[in-house]
Amino acid sequence: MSDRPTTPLLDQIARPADMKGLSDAQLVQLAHELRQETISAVSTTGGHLGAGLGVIELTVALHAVFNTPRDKLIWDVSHQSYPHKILTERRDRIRTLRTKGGLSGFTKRSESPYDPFGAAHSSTSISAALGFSVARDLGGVVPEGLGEAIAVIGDGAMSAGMAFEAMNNAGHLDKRMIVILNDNEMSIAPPVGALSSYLSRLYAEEPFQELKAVAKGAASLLPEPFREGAKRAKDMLKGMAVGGTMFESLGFSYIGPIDGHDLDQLLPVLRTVKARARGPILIHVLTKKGKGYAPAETARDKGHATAKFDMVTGEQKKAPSNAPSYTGVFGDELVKLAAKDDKICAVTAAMPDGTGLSLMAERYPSRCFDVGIAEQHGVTFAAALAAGGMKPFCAMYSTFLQRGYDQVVHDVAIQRLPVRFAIDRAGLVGADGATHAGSFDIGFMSNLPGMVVMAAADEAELVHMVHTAAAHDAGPIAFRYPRGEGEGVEMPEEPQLLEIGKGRMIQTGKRVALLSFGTRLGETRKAAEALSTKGITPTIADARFAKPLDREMILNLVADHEALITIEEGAVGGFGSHVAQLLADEGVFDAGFKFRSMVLPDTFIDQASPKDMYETAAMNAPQIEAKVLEVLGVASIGEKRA
Ligand SMILES: Cc1ncc(C[n+]2csc(CCOP(=O)(O)OP(=O)(O)O)c2C)c(N)n1
Repeated sequence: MSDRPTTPLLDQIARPADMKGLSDAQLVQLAHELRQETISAVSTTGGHLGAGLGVIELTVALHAVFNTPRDKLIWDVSHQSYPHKILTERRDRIRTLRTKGGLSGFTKRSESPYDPFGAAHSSTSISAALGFSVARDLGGVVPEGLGEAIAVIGDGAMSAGMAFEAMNNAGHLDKRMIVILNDNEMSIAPPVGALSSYLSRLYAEEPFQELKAVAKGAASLLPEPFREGAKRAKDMLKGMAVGGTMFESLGFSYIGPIDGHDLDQLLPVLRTVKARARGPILIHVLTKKGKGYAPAETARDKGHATAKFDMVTGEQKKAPSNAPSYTGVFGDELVKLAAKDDKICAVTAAMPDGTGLSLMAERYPSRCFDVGIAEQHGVTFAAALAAGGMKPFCAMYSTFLQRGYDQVVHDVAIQRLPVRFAIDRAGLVGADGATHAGSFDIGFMSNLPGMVVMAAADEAELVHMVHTAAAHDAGPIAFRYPRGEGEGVEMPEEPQLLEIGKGRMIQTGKRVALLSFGTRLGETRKAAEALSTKGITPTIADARFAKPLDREMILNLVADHEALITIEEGAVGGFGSHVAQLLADEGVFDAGFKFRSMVLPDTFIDQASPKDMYETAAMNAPQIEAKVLEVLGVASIGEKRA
């Protein structure tokens, strides 16, 4: 195809083994072609662009020097792994990235032996590399063998507690392993915090200059093949000789910082490390997010995540939106509340844009906290803000809140602190796939004593819930809402304060009641319309609350109908399970009442469009309709047609 770049050298490389005969000059050429191919592929798929472009040279150097898949190369988050995928037998499918049946946008063990450890949530790579190195030394057996263990971790991901827990352990175990700190001075947003300033100082102050003499002497000890890169190796040894970096205090040898776009630096340093390293070693590499593609380099987020785009202009091809996004509605309402109440504050874990808090950060910077990729800390920090008389909103994606769960239980719920959890990306999220699905929060929040759990059925409901949460000082409260745009409903002029634990009736019908929790309400309405053509008019109710349940409304629905069906965008153990528990406790089933609960299936659903994923989950309107027909004992649509 004409928009494909010309890549004569890359065309000869199906796997890293094919790179072994290439000269250093050819590797430079290969990196150039790999960059063009990555840009071209992402222009057709959308996805993570900037991070991959920042590690092109690093990817080439690592695969040239090490022997994957025997050597375990572990990409942190792994949103930067597209170039790695191109070099590891997946180039032919690279334009299927993030689509149904295509390549995952992250590393995935089931996808390739070159992906020894899957990721998508950050800061797991050092733990994983340490595990592989210990398994190797204990004689673990895997089909590809166990060689080096190499983690590549960004400066953003390095700010998380897990990375430090792993380094602490690695320094103690003193196993040979390599951590490459890919420092591009960016997270999704500019990185925050003391670590970020520390890393900047490491290279800004050039602290190693005075040890040049030591390095000079040491370089001559290098074995012959590495002489060629002696100058770079000298720099490395300078770092090793100096001591005094935080990483060394943790038991790592520290090398760097080196230019991560210069193969003349990367190759000799990696070769020397491979030849000589003992114990854990950290190589500090400086890169530029979005490197080599001007529209990414100059974008506010350095091309972190992009829609499909025009390769020449960089212009993104986004479908026009008809309704405001849930995220935007939350952000706007929060700012309105913050204007009126100076106790309102907000916490995000490195996602000010993604969670809609950018506006709050701009208007009320002293009350909006980006804590870095540190969900655990963020939750406990919010708990203490609440204990200190503030009204914190802890805005996190459902999937990332998982990481702060003990803190939700131990610091928030047990102490009954009024933290307001704004849970974004609830339910299935699309192209990011199973790792990012917000499947479990209804379950893991609703089972906590004293936690109030709401789900917005549409953007107007979300407005009410943000205000209800702000006014709720009695204990913790959570509200969830999905990714993407709302239903296009009319927005309320005045927000309502919802009565805690009360649902609302949508339509009154006969025989069967559909009780929706969250945005499946739209599909439920569609199903009801289809059913009405078959002479069935279901009752529809919006539960609003999974905790506390609206006992009265639910028991009335039971009393007035033959059957009740719950539907929610979450895994088993959530809203429907609580309703089932209520009905069991009330003895409703003793009399043979018909109850069904539609939840996400007990599988991890791979990436596709959200609609498609809900189809796989059997939770779209036709499946709701089929469920009604089944529970009422009416022949299913399929059988009727047959
Ligand atoms: C636990 C967790 N929280 C939040 C995210 C969302 N997230 C994805 S990439 C990213 C930034 C990572 O920054 P960095 O490690 O510096 O890598 P870069 O993108 O700059 O290459 C964030 C916050 C995540 N993947 N995992």
